Amino acid sequence: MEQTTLSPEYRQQLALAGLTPLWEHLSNALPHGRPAGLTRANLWRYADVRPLLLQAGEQVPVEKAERRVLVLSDPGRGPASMQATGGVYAGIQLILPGETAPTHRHSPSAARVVIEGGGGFTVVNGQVCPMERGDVILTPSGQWHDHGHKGAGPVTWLDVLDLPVFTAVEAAYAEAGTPGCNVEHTMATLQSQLLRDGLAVPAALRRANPYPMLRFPWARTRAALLELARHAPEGAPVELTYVNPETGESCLPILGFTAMLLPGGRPLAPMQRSPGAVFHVIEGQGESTVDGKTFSWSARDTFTAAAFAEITHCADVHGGPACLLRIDDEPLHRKLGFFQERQFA
Ligand code: GTQ
Repeated sequence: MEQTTLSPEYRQQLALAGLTPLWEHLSNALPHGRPAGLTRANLWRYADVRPLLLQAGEQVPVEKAERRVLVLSDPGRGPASMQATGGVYAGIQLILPGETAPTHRHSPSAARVVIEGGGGFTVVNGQVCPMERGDVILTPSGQWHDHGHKGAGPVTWLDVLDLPVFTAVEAAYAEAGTPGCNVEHTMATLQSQLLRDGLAVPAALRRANPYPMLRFPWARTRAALLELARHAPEGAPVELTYVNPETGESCLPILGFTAMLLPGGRPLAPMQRSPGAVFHVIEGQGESTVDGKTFSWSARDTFTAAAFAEITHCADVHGGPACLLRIDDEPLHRKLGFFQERQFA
């Protein structure tokens, strides 16, 4: 039911009592059939973002900015929106040679997907994670981190955070680092090295550290995608999910990361999924149609899709396979007991 004929006196009594009639809001709060999201699918071409980011490099000192980032602001949410989809914040960060983005920590978890440059690194609880193109590096909730750059030329990466969720539940905050806070937890470093090599882990740390792997090198993921593509049945999606190697669960509690390989010239219509998504192109070129809107993309571009979007992806027939990384809030949807997939095509 929409607006009802309530007497003005009664409305005023309700307002004074801090009450509102559900029947006037029910269909807005719980829309029929599918969520009425705000997210408007959008494409951010790196070629457009890069010069603007480099201007920020000239105009904004990193110490002042704390993080020199241009936020991918969902056009469906009006100006200066701090989110790309309902659950995901995304931004592109720049660090110049010799700079340090100062140590801090925050309640939301973050991950970086390296876009450009060499010599960048992120230090997470003292663990030094080199940043090479396509690498995914986690900075989980509450872990001290800073970024540095000992190479030449600009280093850029895509930041994703579960900030919108933390904001929604009034849990978003940060703390500045103090001298010596970002120090190595030797056991944790050892644990991640051992896991990377497929060996045993220190017994005392087994499953005690919810983030045993902080860096997922692209070179390895890429090789695994190519191998998987050789064995996958014709037309089946070639996808790798980034997990906690000790538990097989998603590598972060709210955000999910899936690397996908798209063979050239073969359109793929993945299931409609309940979480909205951010797609980042690591290699190749092609186009995707998201709820009727077609985006032509190439390496380093980023585009979004709303909840339950109808999507088709197709890598260019002559460009060889393309690799995309999908970042979404699937792990949260699963924890909510809600995650859904539907076949649309
Ligand atoms: O690098 O720690 O894009 O704290 C937004 C908030 C990046 C970071 C962002 C952050 C960071």
